Amino acid sequence: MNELFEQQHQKLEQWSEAASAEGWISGRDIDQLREIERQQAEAIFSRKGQRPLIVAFFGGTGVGKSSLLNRLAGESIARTGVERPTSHEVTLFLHRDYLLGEFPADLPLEETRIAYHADDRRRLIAWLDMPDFDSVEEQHRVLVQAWLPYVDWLIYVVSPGRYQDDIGWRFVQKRGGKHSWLFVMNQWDQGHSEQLEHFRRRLQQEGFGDPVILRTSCIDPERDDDDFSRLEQTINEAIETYGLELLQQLGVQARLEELERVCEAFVDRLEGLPLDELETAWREKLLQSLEEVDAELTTNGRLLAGSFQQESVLPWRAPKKEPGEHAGSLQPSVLLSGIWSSRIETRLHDMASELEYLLQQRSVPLVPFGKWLQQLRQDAKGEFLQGGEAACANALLLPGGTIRRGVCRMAGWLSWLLPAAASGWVVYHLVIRFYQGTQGKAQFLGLDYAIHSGLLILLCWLLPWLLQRKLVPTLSESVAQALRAGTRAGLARIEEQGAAALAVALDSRANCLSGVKAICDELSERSEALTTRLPWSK
Ligand SMILES: Nc1nc2c(ncn2[C@@H]2O[C@H](COP(=O)(O)OP(=O)(O)OP(=O)(O)O)[C@@H](O)[C@H]2O)c(=O)[nH]1
Ligand SMILES: [Mg+2]
Repeated sequence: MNELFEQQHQKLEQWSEAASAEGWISGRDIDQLREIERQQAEAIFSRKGQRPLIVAFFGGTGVGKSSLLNRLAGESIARTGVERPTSHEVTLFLHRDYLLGEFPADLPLEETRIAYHADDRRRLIAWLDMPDFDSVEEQHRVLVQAWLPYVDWLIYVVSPGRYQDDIGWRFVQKRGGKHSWLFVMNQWDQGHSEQLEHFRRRLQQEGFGDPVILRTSCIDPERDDDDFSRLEQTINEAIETYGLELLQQLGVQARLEELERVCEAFVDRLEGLPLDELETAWREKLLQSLEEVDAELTTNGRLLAGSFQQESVLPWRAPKKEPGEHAGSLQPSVLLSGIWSSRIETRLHDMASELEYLLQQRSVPLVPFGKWLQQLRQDAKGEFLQGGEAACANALLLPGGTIRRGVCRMAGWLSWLLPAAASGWVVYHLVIRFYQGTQGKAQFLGLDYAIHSGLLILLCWLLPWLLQRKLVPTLSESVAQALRAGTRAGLARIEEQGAAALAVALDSRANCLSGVKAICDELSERSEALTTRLPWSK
């Protein structure tokens, strides 16, 4: 069972480290996991699988814990006295067969007094006397806290005058399900039955159905109402009825349940994030902001394009062949940088902040989105240029639309095809009429024919030439078109990256969630079979 707990704990720990690295859970969430005790009582003993039930006397200053242990041992093994607090150390009283191993680092060996006995009838229980948990000495509280995770059964010792102490009740509440419990009202020689009943009612309020409360008096052990003999007897009966192992594993069972609760809290945390709603808001914000940036860039683009020559006709194929002053400024990166401004930079920074605010509003962690937001803040212009350059260059290389370029090219062909056809027609008629004229069948063609033919040929050239000239884009138009294409592609890149960042984050959340759900399912499946409620447990 310990291995099962360890295995599940490790799985959840690995998961939480990965989830925290991806930003889905915080350090505070991981602390919840760290707070689950992992100490194993087996670690105190050197022989594996062989250990007694660890039963500890636990209580406030001077209630008689050490006196009770001494009474059990039949000799003075634990320090008692009138001077308070008396026990500065832990006293362990156990059968000599149990070999103690090297103590875990959190248990200070030098503050542990060990006493052995040789009574084989008492070998199943190791008794532990702890210092006062409410001590004025910090070290006592630290010692008690360090030992508690190794204890199977707690005997909460109170006195008639001191059973209502808050610190004690806080311990009882906190450690309720982690141990078996037995309650002792010591100094019964000074107690009243009302105090006992009041103590019982409080325990019942705390969830102990029928708590076993023993009355003891170490000063006057001969009293008729002294229940001391039932102390060891009750624990031995429990071992007989439920078996040593079950009693030893009650704490592990409680830890498994705690682990399951932490695991469920992680699931709730991840499932509770309103990511569907975020997705819509994120896309809308991205679109709206980029539209505003687009409008600004378009205006800047128009102004920049306007500064290029209106009349100047680009060379037909590639403006890069354009000689003279524009050659440098027609570089796509230079053109696109020319329409970038600090206002646009600020607008994109604002967009990053607004997207962050969307996350904060919905308590969605920033980390999964942070990388892209940071990248956008650091180099929005670079991202824009990277996305827009190719489209801008392409538009510059092929100015005008496909249809316009097709018509233009056709007009170019027609400007020499049509005059050639017209010339052919004119020459043909000239030859025919000349032949007919020599035969005397018709008159020779005169000046009119020459003028009309000339006009026809001129028109056949002029019309397609004018059409082509009209359609070839001006430098200004080409630049405007290239800037449009570049702007569109550059902003599309930013939009795509924003959408991709969201998709990656959603994916990562889905993976994290399925991982922790799998651990949760395994945990509940395994711990369901183990849930046992003992009459001595809360
Ligand atoms: N009247 C009376 N006094 C007792 C009883 N048991 C112990 N005492 C006295 O109470 C004092 C404290 O007893 P300890 O056994 O040292 O108490 P403790 O809980 O171990 O105290 P710390 O180690 O200081 O926390 C001693 O003087 C004991 O003699 C009892 O049943 N009745
Ligand atoms: Mg003591």
